Amino acid sequence: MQRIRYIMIGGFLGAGKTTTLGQLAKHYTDRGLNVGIVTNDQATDLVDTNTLRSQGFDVGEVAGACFCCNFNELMDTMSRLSADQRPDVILAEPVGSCTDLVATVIQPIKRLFDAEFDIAPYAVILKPSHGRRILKNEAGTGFSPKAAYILSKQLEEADVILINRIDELSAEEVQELTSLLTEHHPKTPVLQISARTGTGIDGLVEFLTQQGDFGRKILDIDYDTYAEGEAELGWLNSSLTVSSSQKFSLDTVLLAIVVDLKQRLETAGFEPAHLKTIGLWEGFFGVANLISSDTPPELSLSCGHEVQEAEVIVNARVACDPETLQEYVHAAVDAVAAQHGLQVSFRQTQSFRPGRPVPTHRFADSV
Ligand SMILES: Nc1nc2c(ncn2[C@@H]2O[C@H](COP(=O)(O)OP(=O)(O)OP(=O)(O)O)[C@@H](O)[C@H]2O)c(=O)[nH]1
Ligand SMILES: [Mg+2]
Repeated sequence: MQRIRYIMIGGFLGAGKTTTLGQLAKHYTDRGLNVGIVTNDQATDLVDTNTLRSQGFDVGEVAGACFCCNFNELMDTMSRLSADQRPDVILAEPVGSCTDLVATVIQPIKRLFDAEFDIAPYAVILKPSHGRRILKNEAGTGFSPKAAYILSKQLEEADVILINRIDELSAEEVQELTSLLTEHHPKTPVLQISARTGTGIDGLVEFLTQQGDFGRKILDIDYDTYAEGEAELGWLNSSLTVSSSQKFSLDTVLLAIVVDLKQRLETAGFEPAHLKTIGLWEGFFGVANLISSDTPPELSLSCGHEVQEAEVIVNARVACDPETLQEYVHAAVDAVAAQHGLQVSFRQTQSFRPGRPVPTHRFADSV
């Protein structure tokens, strides 16, 4: 039996991993391949799982720990995807604050599951906003040097780096980012993509079809710095129901929550890594996001419906303590509800700092 192609796309929080996975899934599905997707988060209630499922894809999730720290759950989730209809390709999205994934995920699959999986080159996405500031070592990146260390290490283990969001960048900005990457990672190929418009996705697919010396860049990494950098991010996943006696625009409400939250974080001086809200109503859905303090909040997917009730999930990753983050999220939701005359019922909120990564496996040399 042919092995399943395992394609993992990494990159910092909000870089565009889910959007890229959606593009790749569509590309392979359109060509008649069976595609399975695995999402990952430190908690339950994932916006990404809902976003990709709403697009019609077969999505399994590893929730509650990252792939590296719950490797067995990654393998179990992939085998469950195989149960009904064996995928030809599995697309996997690791947590955006994780690194050292070659040593802790790719190498273990290569060594322990070589008969079942065939590993594609490992692509890592660069988010221009935070990426540029961190690569230039500018003061005021919004993140501490330890959090910036994670982004740098993610790029270091990539077989190919993808500059995303080129639909928003001038030719000079793309050139500047390409030069910065070449300076820091001279041996790593760089591709330019727009996960939003699909520009460059064919080139990415071509790169990913290669066989060869990939998934072998084992990092020299300090786990204390990595753990401290990750723990500086407040993490929150919240699920709630909003309802009203009158119809309301779900898109407007989703965006208003992100706009309100951005304002609160800005006033307090806390840098967002990624805020996302998804609203679901009878098979329709909308998504709003914010990926940095200097990027405007946006409705990335419009639901386009007036509704009387919707399920909403908020995921926030911000450089602040989780208690404050939870307070701000609740305050933002309550303020928007009051403005629009909505009732809100919070079902579940998890907010915490990610714990120290303790990988299930770590291979210090590569095959
Ligand atoms: N303009 C533009 N926006 C993009 C592009 N790719 C992604 N985005 C937007 O950037 C935001 C984050 O994208 P995601 O795909 O959710 O990013 P991610 O890396 O999966 O984020 P996390 O899972 O939270 O780490 C969303 O609002 C996307 O619509 C792009 O090429 N151009
Ligand atoms: Mg994602």
